[in-house]
Amino acid sequence: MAVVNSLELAPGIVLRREYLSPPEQKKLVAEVLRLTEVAPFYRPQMPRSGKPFSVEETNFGSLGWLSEPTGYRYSPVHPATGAPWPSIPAALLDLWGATANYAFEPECCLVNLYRNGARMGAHQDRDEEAVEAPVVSVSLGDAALFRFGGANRSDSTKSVKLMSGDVLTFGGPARLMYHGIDRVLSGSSSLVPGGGRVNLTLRRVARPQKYDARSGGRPGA
Ligand code: MD3
Ligand code: FE
Repeated sequence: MAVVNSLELAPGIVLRREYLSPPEQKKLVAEVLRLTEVAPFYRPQMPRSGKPFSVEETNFGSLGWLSEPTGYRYSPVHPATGAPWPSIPAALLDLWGATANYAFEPECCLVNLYRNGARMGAHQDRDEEAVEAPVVSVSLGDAALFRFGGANRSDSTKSVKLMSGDVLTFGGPARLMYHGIDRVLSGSSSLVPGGGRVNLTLRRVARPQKYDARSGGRPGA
């Protein structure tokens, strides 16, 4: 078993530094980019204002997260092609199995692409019914400054630099915290062709049947 450099940043937030080795990162980026030939990146728009995101997105899995002028929603199909999203790559399902401490599979892998100057303002992820499930995030490519706070926008915040291959899990008290990406350190990695950062966020959307909070759904636990 490889040694894992794991750190609890705050209650419910675990950072696994370089969880993926450079060859694993390379393979994963190649697979993600291959899947974007079927499910191309698009530019989401803010609810109401319709202002375009600086980040481009796509999804894998049975449900994809969309931001549109009419609001946020989960959709089984790509907004531009109308096709179902590609399946979540096996390497990511394995990663979820090893890090999420949750018995059910993720339904959504949101893919965020940060090219020059893209950022993500502070927000909560609260469009999922299954708030008892953790969120698992994988960083690939350029390093980024990640900022996180508490359950209220006014709570004090901390920053951490996320590097390629890092895996973050958010569960329990951290699941509904405010967070965002202040900036990407352009040129800090050569992993992503054309430069930039790819972030993969794995989420359970629907509440599983017969979920038992005491065991995390694991039989015999
Ligand atoms: C904390 N993505 O897609 S990953 C997002 O790097 C998002 O692209 C950022 O925030 C990115 O919603 C941050 C870290 C992250 C992702 C999901 C979370 C932190 C989270 C959900 C709940 C709490
Ligand atoms: Fe988020």
